[in-house]
Amino acid sequence: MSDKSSYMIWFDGDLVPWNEAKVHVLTHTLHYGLGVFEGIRAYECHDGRPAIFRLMDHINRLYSSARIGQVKIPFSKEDLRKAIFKVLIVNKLKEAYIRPIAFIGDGVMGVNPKDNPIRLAIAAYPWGAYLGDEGLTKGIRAKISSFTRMHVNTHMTKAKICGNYVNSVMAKLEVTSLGFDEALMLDTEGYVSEGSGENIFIVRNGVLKTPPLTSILEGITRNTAVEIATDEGIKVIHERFTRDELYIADEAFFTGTAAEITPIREVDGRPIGDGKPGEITKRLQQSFFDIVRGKDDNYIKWLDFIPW
Ligand code: PPE
Repeated sequence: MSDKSSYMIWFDGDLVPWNEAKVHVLTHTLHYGLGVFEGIRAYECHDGRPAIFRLMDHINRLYSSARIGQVKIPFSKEDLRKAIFKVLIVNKLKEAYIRPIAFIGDGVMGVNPKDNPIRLAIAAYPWGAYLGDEGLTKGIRAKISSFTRMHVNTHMTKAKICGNYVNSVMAKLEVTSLGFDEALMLDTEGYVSEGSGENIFIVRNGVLKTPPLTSILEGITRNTAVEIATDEGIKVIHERFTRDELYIADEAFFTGTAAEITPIREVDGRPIGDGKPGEITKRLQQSFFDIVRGKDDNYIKWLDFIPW
């Protein structure tokens, strides 16, 4: 891990040094998990200009998560957008992972947060390939976790709520301890839902399939992959599928801000296709990286150039 101590973090409207961005141990979210966050990436484009990928979509989702969780963020979307720019500029970060989090601060204890303050922090730091450089090029080995993805009425799956990630962390710990790279979860009815931090796609007979947006996070990279594929003339079906359909898929891949487009080469010890990243996966991955680095004018709409 690179030394991040020289970075500044935006915290409740001020820039504070990395090591001073601290909270009280009785922070409500720390105990009860109701807080909301985002994961956003900035890329240095081919012409050297840094740009944030689909920034407003992420900001809108943060506010949607907050609405679902009844977390009243005391800043406007525009404040947040400006603050994110500021964090990148002050830290001279042209490529970064950006992590805004709105959480319930300390005040009263007990599950009713009452009037505890809502706090907002934004950190940014370099973060390479989420599932490793080799994972991006050669594909990763996934395993279906014994932990079921949350039921839609247990945690709100459309919200990026901190506490939702207990399920992800448990699944990830389970499968990584068994030597796999990533956990995949089934929904409460037994259908494939999503990875611990990614959405999933399969390819069969040249057609893409991804679970519908009923019990999963509305991934922005998922939407990006759907748009790119559609524009490239690849048919996309939004339909539930079973683990055995995944086993016989020709190709499979994960999408996520952190994971980008990561091929899946194996699930539960069974090779997917011929056990290598498939042609459609590689094509979409290439298009994705061209788009985030500003090489494709058709998708410049998704880039928010940082006023460096
Ligand atoms: N599902 C889950 C459960 C999820 O956490 C993510 C993002 C996605 C799907 C993909 O969403 P999107 O980023 O909008 O395409 N996971 C974030 C956190 C990962 C982490 O370990 O932290 C991310 O990729 O930023």
